[in-house]
Amino acid sequence: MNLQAFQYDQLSSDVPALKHSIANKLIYAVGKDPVAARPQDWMHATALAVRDRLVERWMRTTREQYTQDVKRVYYLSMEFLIGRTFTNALLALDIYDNVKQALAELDVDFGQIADLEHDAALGNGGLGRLAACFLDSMATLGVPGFGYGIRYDYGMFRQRIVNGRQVESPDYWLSDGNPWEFPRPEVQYRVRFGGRIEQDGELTRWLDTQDVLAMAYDTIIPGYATEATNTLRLWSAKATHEINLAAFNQGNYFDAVENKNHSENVSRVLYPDDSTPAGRELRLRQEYFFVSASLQDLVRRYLSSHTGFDQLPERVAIHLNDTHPVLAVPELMRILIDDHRLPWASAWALTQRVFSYTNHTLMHEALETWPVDMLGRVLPRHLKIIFEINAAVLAQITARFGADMDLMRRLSLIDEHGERRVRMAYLAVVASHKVNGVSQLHSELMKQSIFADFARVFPERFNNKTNGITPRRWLSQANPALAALIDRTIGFTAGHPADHTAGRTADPDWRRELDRLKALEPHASDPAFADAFRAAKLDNKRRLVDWIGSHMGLALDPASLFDVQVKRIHEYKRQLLNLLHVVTRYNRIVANPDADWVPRTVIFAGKAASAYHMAKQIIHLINDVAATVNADPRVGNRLKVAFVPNYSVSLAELIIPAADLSEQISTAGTEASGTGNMKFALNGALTIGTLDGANVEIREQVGADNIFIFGNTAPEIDALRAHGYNPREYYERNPELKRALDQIRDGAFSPDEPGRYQAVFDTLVNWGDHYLLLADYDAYVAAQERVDALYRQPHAWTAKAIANVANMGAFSSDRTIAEYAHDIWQTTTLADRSQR
Ligand code: 26Q
Repeated sequence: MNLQAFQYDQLSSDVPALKHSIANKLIYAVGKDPVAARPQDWMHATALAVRDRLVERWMRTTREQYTQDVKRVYYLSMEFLIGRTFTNALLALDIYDNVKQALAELDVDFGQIADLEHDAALGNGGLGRLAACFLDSMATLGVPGFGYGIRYDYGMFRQRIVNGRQVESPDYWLSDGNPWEFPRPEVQYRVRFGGRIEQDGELTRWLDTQDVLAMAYDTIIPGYATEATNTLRLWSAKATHEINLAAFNQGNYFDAVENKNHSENVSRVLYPDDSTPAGRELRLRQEYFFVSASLQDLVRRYLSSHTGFDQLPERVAIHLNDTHPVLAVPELMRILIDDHRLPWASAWALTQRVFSYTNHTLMHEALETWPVDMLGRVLPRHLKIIFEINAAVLAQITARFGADMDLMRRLSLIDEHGERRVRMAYLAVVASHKVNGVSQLHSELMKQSIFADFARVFPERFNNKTNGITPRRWLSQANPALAALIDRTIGFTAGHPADHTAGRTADPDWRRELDRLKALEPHASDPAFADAFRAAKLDNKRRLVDWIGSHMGLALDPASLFDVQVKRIHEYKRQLLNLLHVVTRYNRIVANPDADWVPRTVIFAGKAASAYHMAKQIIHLINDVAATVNADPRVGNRLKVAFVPNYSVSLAELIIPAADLSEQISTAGTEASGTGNMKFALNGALTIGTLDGANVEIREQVGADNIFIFGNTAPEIDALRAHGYNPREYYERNPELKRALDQIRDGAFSPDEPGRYQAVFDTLVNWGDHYLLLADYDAYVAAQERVDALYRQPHAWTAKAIANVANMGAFSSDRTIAEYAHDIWQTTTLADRSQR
């Protein structure tokens, strides 16, 4: 092809050029007369103008990756919790100010249109947001990566609070169109379900299947201050036959479209449960649907420039974000064996070199297993391959360790207790050359608990990759006030030209090298800097106060201590422990109103899985306590409680920068890592937390003096349980704790229905308190007193907050991704390539 004819526009991004582009898009792409354009139309036009500027880089990067035949990383995830794209794209392109200016000159309010963008909420929480941070870091580091996932029609449900209770409604995120995606109707794969298998000598045939088409939608993932961009490819289900013509011609219009609807349901909605996987067949079909399309796509891409599969492990790394995409393992085996006739052993050797797996939970009830019967019905060919893998692995282990039947039973991919089930995590472990946890503590516990036997058999596979967060979204974008102060203090040359040959900027700032924040440390003792730091925090608190005032009709005092716990509602995360402290504080204030109280605002947000009754009770109780406390004239401004509805990435960007205190209070040994903990500390909040997940490493980085650690450690929790933990003893022993629990039980916060929280009380006092809240209550309340004492000394508090920001370099997802690239994927970053 004559590429001469395809010169890029080299679109300028000065203000006049942007104005011209935006006006053009409004007229020719959106089809609106400027006199009739609504804010949505301006948003759409601006997004398209910005997108054009990403496309040029995207094509250059993609072409370069192709000609250099680089190793590609395929990150398979059921969830990508992206949030909004607009401001992120402006930042990546360094055109934020110019776009704002261009819009102003067109009489359009930047803030208003930016606020119109729907979040892409294609994830539940931590795991999905981690995938989004990783995409950002892969692009920024120039790791040639593809994200593969599902384009759900409906993402995470919207949450409203009605009379204190959570009410769910669908997330219509695509209702105004999505200007950031490119539909690819020419990229479609057939995904097969059901049917039967037939053996023909060596060859296995999979016949009489019911098929669904997977159609690709691509989103550009820009790197920050680099030419490099990557692609997120999401699959949407399409029926193989639009309508059943026979039925249609007989006038059965509804029957005619039913099959189509049934097929397309597979990408309809995100499962909103991140705790107890409901063993639903539609979920299994979703998992196979996106995995099959992704593997067909990446094998096709590989074969377009290679003959044979010898080079596959040098060109392809496939990463499994938890077990949700683990059917990719038997799917690759099926493609290699059935479609390309490779011998079983060669296929298995290639598979093991290609796959790697991250575990995100140790909690038994969250580990995925599927009934053998169901798998056999939905994916008969894959079930057979799983049995063959199991036999081969067990044979290999027998050869090495002798025939130990008990060990075999424990290591088997099939759980034979009761209804036979496939253990998806075990499949991931045996098929991967590397298996990692997401914090040091979690990776150690992983080897001691769920994978203990495998860690003895395959010790070299297990490793740690502590999570990280992208500083672009979680500091630069979410906290412009602090970002600007940091720029003024340790330097950032805005508008520096990207060096296209190396793909890096000449003068990388902290946004690309978060370790540079260390340079803030000497400024911690500079009063002018500390004042400015406090002023930035106050700005952010005012922003949040305005939002809560206008959206919830609740007046808050930005001078009070903002104590924040925002995350999914789970018993192990212990929102109830926080609430027990709130009730205790309330009681103390009422008993002694004239004491010198540090005014506090306790903020909660988070969603409960729709079927998780206790989590919904917790939300209700938080709202009931909030209503009681906020209306009590004896309390006044000494204590306010707010439950912010519909927690989302966008709300996180508003709430986290406004926090003084970050609540990370899970039972030690239960939170795999946490990433919210990192976001808060990076934004200058102090952490009150247990030695759980990445809190342990945050303490190491920021120093034990700059964090409020309390409570039982993981080994202490184990010991308490082993010695017959009895929560009632704690209840009887501590009168303040007893009083708070009795109030909850007796309806002090639910006078209209006094028995409403009997089950909450029983869970904690009579039914074993599985997450040991009562065992940590004393230490928690004492730690909260230390918090108050420090907050009375604003200078000491600020110095510690600055120390937190300065020492968060290790928690950039750029560091995490560089480790994955070197230790697991064996791929290069741009920096590696330009050194050669
Ligand atoms: C599984 C099967 C069926 C339906 C749903 C699911 C499902 C979906 C989502 C199971 C789990 C999840 C999400 C888990 C999750 O977000 N884990 C968090 O991962 C973070 C990133 O590593 C950690 O920081 C958190 O500690 C961990 O809780």
